[in-house]
Amino acid sequence: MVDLGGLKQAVIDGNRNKVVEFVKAALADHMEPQGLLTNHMIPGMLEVGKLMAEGEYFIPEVLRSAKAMNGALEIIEPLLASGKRENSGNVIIGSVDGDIHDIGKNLVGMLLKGNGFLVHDIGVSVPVAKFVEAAKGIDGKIILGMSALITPVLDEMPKVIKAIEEAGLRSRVKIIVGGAPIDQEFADSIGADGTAHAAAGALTLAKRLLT
Ligand code: B1M
Repeated sequence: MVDLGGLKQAVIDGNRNKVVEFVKAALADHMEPQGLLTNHMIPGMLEVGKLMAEGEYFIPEVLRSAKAMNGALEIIEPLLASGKRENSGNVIIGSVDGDIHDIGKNLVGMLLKGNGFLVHDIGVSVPVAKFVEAAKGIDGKIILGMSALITPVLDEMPKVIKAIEEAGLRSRVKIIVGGAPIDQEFADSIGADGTAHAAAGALTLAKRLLT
């Protein structure tokens, strides 16, 4: 069994080569990708956030860790995406206008894809109108997922919901919101159909909302 004791620290150090090496070795040893993320890599990113908040880390250090994380996700994605084949439904996902964080959004998208959803990732810093256009472009019942990591952009979420209502799409568009600053109370207050703290919860919610 591969010793993953150093994986979290390699994420904190932003050592992409080391992170990728750990992940490749763990996968070769038939370890579950989800466990690598939940038990080692995400706790590493949370520590990076703590160091950032304490003024120990600045943007270059945080970016280095994000690149290390993304390097590993490139390897993990095909495995997460190779799950269920039947179509579970359409999901549009994006980070709201003003927010360029995408690691969490990408993870949610990967897990949904791996469970048969057709995921339309419309990127980061997505303006209200682009969410609406994307929803108009897909027929039938769909899920629209918005991600936000920084509090100043949270107001974008009710704006998107209002625009979806005004476009007459709300009855067939289920809206889920997520990201570190979001809780159930906030989701309820803006009239979203649900929220989840992590990718696995987003999957459960998406399944529930589309069936
Ligand atoms: Co930023 N950043 N950052 N950052 N960054 C945070 C979010 C922060 C908490 C750090 C801190 O101060 N402690 C803080 C926000 C404070 C606040 O407003 N509450 C912050 C700040 C302030 C900023 C800048 C403003 C810094 C500056 O410029 N002075 C700036 C903003 C840029 C912008 O968006 N306009 C900025 C920039 C950056 C980088 C570019 C350097 C980089 C992003 C790189 C990238 O994403 N490609 C970055 C990073 C990496 C972070 C931290 C350290 C890590 C985020 C992350 O990737 N986590 C973060 C600290 C933290 O979160 N504690 C921080 C790992 C990821 C797997 O988790 O994204 O939470 P997360 O996703 C989870 C869940 O939230 C959930 O599931 C995911 C998987 O389990 N989830 C959903 C997410 N989306 C979902 C959607 C759903 C459902 C669930 O349904 C649709």
